Amino acid sequence: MAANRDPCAKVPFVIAILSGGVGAARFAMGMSALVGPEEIAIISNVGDDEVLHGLHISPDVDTVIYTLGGAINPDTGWGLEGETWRVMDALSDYGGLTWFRLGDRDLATHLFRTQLLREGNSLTTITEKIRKRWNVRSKILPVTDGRLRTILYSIDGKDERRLSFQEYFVQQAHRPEITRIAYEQSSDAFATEEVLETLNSASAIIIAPSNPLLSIGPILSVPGIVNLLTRRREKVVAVSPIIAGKAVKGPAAKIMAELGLGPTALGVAEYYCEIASGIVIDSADASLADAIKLLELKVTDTNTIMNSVEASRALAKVTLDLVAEGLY
Ligand code: FO1
Repeated sequence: MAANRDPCAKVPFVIAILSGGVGAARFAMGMSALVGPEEIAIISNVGDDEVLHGLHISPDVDTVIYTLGGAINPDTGWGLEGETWRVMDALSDYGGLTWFRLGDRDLATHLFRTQLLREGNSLTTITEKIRKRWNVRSKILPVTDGRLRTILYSIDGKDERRLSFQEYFVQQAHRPEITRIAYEQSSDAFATEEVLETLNSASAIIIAPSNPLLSIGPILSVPGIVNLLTRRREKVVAVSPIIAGKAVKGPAAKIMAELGLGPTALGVAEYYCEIASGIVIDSADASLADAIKLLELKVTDTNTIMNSVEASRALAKVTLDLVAEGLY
C-alpha cells in the first residue's frame, strides 16, 4: 500500500556498460569506483573469442574480469600480472603455435572454461564462476551464449583474404587493409535473458570507449540489441575512443578510415547516433561538438584519457551526468 511505502527505499539501480577489452575495462574500473561494483553490469563482446590448442579463449571477458579483479598485467592491458610463460616456451621448442601467447596461469582460465563448455554449461554460467574466483562483484555478461565471431576481410593480390579477429589483431598486428567486416553468428546467437533484462532495466547504458567496429559492432549485430537500444535511446550514452583522430590503443582510427567512417569523434557519433542520445568526447575534439549536435546527440567534452582510476572515475561521472542531462 502506498501509505506503507518507504520513500527512501532503494530503487534498483544498474549501469550497463557495453564493453570491448582494455579501454572498457579501465572505464568499468572508474564506474565501479563511482557507483559501486554491484551497481554495474558489463555486457561483453565475444566476437574476439578464439579456439586455439582446443581451448576456448574469451579475451574481452577475461580482460574485464582480470582488470576488475586487480590482477591484470598493467604493461599489456591483457593477461595476468606477474605471469610466467613456461608452457609457451615449451610449445615453441616443438615449433608449436605461439603467436597468441597464453601465460601459464591464464591457461588455467581457458582450461576451466573449455571443460565446463564441454560439459554443457553456458558461457554466461562459466563467466559467473570465473568472475567469482577473481572476487569481481560486478556482473559480467557475454552478449550471447551462441557463437559470434568477428571476421575481417582484406585483399591479397586478386583474392579476398579471410582473417579471424585474433589472426588480424595479433598475428598480423592489424596491418592488413580491411575491405569489410562480418559478424558471423550461429543460429542460436541471440542475446541472453540476463543481457536483455539488464538492458531493459538499466538506469543508464554506457557504450564504453572501445573500438566501435571491432568491439561494439559485434554486440550490436546480435539480433534484438539495436532495437532495444533504440527504444531506450534516452538512457544510452557513448564515450568516444578516438581522440584527435587517433585511438589511444589499437587500430580503431585506421579501420574506421578503411571502411569509410571518418576516423574522428564525429565518425564515432555518426556510428552511434541511432542508438545513443549523447556522446562524451575528448576536450581535444571540442571543436566537433556543433557538428555532433546536428546528429541530435547531446555532447560533453572532457579528459577521456584513463591513465588512473581517478581519471576513469571522473570520466564515468561526466558520462552519467550526460545521461541525466535533459531528463529532469
Ligand atoms: N594480445 C596480443 O597482442 N598478443 C597476444 O599474444 C595476446 C594474447 C592474449 C591471450 C589472452 C587474452 O585474454 C588476450 C590476449 N591478447 C593478446 C589480447 C587480445 O588479443 C586483444 O586485446 C583483444 O582481443 C582485443 O580486445
